[in-house]
Amino acid sequence: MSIISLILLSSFFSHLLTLTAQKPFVYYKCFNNQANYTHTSAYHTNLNILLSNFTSVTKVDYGFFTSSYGQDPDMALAVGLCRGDVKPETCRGCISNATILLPKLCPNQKEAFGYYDLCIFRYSNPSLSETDQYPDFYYAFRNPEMVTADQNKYKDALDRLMLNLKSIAAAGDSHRKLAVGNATVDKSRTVVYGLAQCMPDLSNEDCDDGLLKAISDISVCCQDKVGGRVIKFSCNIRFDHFLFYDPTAIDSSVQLSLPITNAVLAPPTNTTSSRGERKSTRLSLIVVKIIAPIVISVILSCSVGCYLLRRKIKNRSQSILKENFGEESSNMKSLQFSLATIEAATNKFSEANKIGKGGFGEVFKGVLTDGREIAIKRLSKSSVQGILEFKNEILLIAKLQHRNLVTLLGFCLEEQEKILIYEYVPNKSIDFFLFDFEKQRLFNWFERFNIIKGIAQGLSYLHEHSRLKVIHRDLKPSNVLLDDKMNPKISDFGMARMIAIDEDHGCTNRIVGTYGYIAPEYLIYGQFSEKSDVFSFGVIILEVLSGKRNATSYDTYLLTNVWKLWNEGTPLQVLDPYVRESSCEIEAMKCMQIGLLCVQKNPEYRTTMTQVVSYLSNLSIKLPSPKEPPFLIHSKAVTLPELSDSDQTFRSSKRASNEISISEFLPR
Ligand SMILES: *[C@@H]1O[C@H](CO)[C@@H](O)[C@H](O)[C@H]1NC(C)=O
Ligand SMILES: *[C@@H]1O[C@H](CO)[C@@H](O)[C@H](O)[C@H]1NC(C)=O
Ligand SMILES: *[C@@H]1O[C@H](CO)[C@@H](O)[C@H](O)[C@H]1NC(C)=O
Ligand SMILES: *[C@@H]1O[C@H](CO)[C@@H](O)[C@H](O)[C@H]1NC(C)=O
Ligand SMILES: *[C@@H]1O[C@H](CO)[C@@H](O)[C@H](O)[C@H]1NC(C)=O
Ligand SMILES: *[C@@H]1O[C@H](CO)[C@@H](O)[C@H](O)[C@H]1NC(C)=O
Ligand SMILES: CC(=O)N[C@H]1CO[C@H](CO)[C@@H](O)[C@@H]1O
Repeated sequence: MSIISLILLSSFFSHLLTLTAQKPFVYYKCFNNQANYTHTSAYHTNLNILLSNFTSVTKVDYGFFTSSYGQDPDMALAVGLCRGDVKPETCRGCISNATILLPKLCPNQKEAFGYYDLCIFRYSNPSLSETDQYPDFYYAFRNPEMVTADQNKYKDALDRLMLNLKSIAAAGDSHRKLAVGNATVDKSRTVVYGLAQCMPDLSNEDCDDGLLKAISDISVCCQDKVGGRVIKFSCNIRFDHFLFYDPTAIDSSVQLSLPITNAVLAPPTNTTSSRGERKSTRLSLIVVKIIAPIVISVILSCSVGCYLLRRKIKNRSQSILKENFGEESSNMKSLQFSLATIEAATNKFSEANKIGKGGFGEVFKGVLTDGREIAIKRLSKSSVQGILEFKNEILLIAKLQHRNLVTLLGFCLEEQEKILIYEYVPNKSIDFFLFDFEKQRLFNWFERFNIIKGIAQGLSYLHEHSRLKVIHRDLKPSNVLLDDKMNPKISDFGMARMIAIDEDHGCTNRIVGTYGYIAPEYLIYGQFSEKSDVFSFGVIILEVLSGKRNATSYDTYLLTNVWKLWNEGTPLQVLDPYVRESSCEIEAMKCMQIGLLCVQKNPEYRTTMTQVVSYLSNLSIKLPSPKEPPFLIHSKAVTLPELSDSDQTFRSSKRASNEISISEFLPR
């Protein structure tokens, strides 16, 4: 099923007219992943009762309906939300039409979702979906018309508008989380209109996160288009070049009007693009996208000039940031580094400062003038991701803070450079110790156990406890760094997401990962989930225990070997001699069993990271017996491309078969 479908442009007035005629859903979905119900089931009865008077049991004042009926395993829950400008009676009609139509369209499914222009409706069986109240799912539409005004100005105005609307909507109360507004794009009075809305029962933070994620999805669905919508259960956004909502029906306190962008951002555009040979509009577009931030950053960095000038400019730059990022501007400012600062810190990216090279670019060590050590990831220049999308990504990632994750300190965007700045973690990555015959001995059991626990906690945070669910997708020993006290810190989380956006807006058809650590379902079918990270984690545990690497090809010798010895009752032979010496066999055996539970072939059998953390914190918890790991080497189903460098991150172009994979950051 395709993620993005096109709909024809409908004007505000035509859609007021069509209200009187019954319409099919703009979009609907029957969820087939749960057991179907039959017409004699208790769920069916509960759902019928719930839906029969759904719109009459809730007051319609705020356009939000939620109620449930029945007892636990068969409970039916329904939620409806009208667009913020819809009048109460129309709202009731829209939802009540949905309650009639949806069960007809999805006669067997326990969970279904329907979307009309004016309302969203969903029902489900909460006891079955172990996931969140609002599971991951989104549907995007675009108005296929291309922007005819200056695309960059349109995009800038749109981003400013949406980020501001996000902040207003997220600040709403438990009755209403809504904002609408317009932004003037250019002097010819091109205007872009926007709307942002969350389910009012969402927390302010979840609303903010969900909308931020939806806004960054605009670049995936609707690049350079005049209009688009990203529709999720928990929140939705829409923008277009015509007035698609009725401003008279919306409280003025949640309406916004942004004037034309500060002229500082515009003029360099013309000079640059008129001089150069315009290879393609795409190229000039990139140039323009880069010029604006340079102007901002030059003003920001302000390395020359007297104090007065500095002060004057500073105020101005703050207002520019404010215009561009609304409420986020203060966050962005503290994260932004100038290229001059980075060049000074790395001795102009000197070879001597280079500490690594990966699939995404080069890594340098640097020292700031205040003495702080930093690691600088310089993304390769061929990257085509837009500046604003890149910034949105950084905002998402900067929100992730955990002692077992490398901290993102900031970024720099100047002169085609896209640079990420991280805290510097001194003791290299764990593969450096693990697979080096000499250094292995420095790694006693206590340290190894601490590393396993730390990785588990960091990963569990990414999967379950951060407000944004993040799947790492490229977990391997060289991505686990050690601080000065030998605590592990996971790096490169979130990179996968940035890279995915770089690619042809498809997102789902590329596999990022490293042979040996990739879960089989991801490698073969392109399906990924937290369970693919769990698999990679399991391989790491087994490597930490055995001190052996087997990731040089998709050879599963290590897994095969551990599995064989485990079943033969001689698992101690797996252990590295130094681990065996330090005589913590019980702990080591527990870890091995956890490792095997993580690398089981069927992702459903694999444990979750939260379970792993609890197993590791209480070794007297009884563990389930692991099932067989995958032995891909025997499978004829995959032909793998040649791989030159063992540690190389590769991307293959297998098509993913699950649509959910479009989104690695899942709002919670
Ligand atoms: C439920 O029924 C639909 C067809 O009505 C089918 O496509 C789907 O696979 C079924 N789901 C399950 C879990 O049996
Ligand atoms: C709605 O239906 C339920 C179940 O039959 C019933 O308990 C409730 O009183 C009904 N409410 C209204 C307003 O009819
Ligand atoms: C609901 O359906 C009726 C016809 O069954 C139609 O007259 C009405 O306009 C519809 N309401 C909305 C809001 O779509
Ligand atoms: C933009 O919104 C403001 C109110 O927020 C309104 O007064 C103004 O007319 C709108 N501009 C356009 C062009 O619709
Ligand atoms: C780890 O880093 C600290 C501080 O930089 C250093 O003293 C220590 O020797 C390092 N440990 C190893 C095993 O390299
Ligand atoms: C550890 O797990 C065992 C068995 O599940 C339980 O009896 C014990 O209370 C747990 N200990 C702690 C400290 O949670
Ligand atoms: C492909 C590869 O390098 N396989 C190795 C896995 O590990 C075992 C034992 O260390 C080696 O014998 C294999 O050659």
